[in-house]
Amino acid sequence: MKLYSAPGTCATAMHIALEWAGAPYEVEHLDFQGMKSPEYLKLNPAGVVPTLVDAGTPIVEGAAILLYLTDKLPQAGLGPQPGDADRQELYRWLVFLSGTLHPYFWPHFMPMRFTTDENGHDAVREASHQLVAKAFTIIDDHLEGRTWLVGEERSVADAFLYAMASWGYGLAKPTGEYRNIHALMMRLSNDPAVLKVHAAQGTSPKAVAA
Ligand SMILES: N[C@@H](CCC(=O)N[C@@H](CS)C(=O)NCC(=O)O)C(=O)O
Repeated sequence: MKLYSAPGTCATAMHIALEWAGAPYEVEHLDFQGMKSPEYLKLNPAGVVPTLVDAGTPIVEGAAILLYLTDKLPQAGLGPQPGDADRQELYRWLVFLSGTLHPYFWPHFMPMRFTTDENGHDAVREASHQLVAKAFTIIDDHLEGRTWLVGEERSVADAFLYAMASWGYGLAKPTGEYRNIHALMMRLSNDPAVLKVHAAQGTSPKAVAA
């Protein structure tokens, strides 16, 4: 399997999942131009990371890749399997992270895509921060009394949250102020697979002990 990724992006989650899975894989880190190259657009027409290529077949959309790996490698314990009681919770959180939290961050990173007013970027970013706070509150409330997002075990949903909640440490209301999310982030920041992914990316965990 080959993962196309970029340091610090949502594709960090798929990289962590591959490490947890323990199956052979390689990673190629793309820069912004590489994501828009004709060669890469044939694999992922959206020109974004992640893309996973398995036996020559490209799989796109982060949540789809995480489910694919969970099902392809059931012995790896990446999440509840079809038929397990918590499986629908895995669907719920992967879809929420991919379809709600992730888009809430886009105007923060790319305000120019959300307004044609060159002077309006700060306002767009502020709107993004309010939406991120709303989603973080939902997640933080869910995590009250829990260790992981889904059931009793660590899953790919936690890796997905790890990638996105890392982005929140620089916000005015930072990830560290969401007690339960921060605790999960601290837990994963000490995971050997997560540290290996950071080393491969040349990045370091954003969550630090208070
Ligand atoms: N819906 C896609 C979104 C992927 C996405 O937005 N990836 C970002 C990095 S976190 C990216 O590659 N952005 C480059 C761009 O938007 O041009 C997925 O979940 O895989």
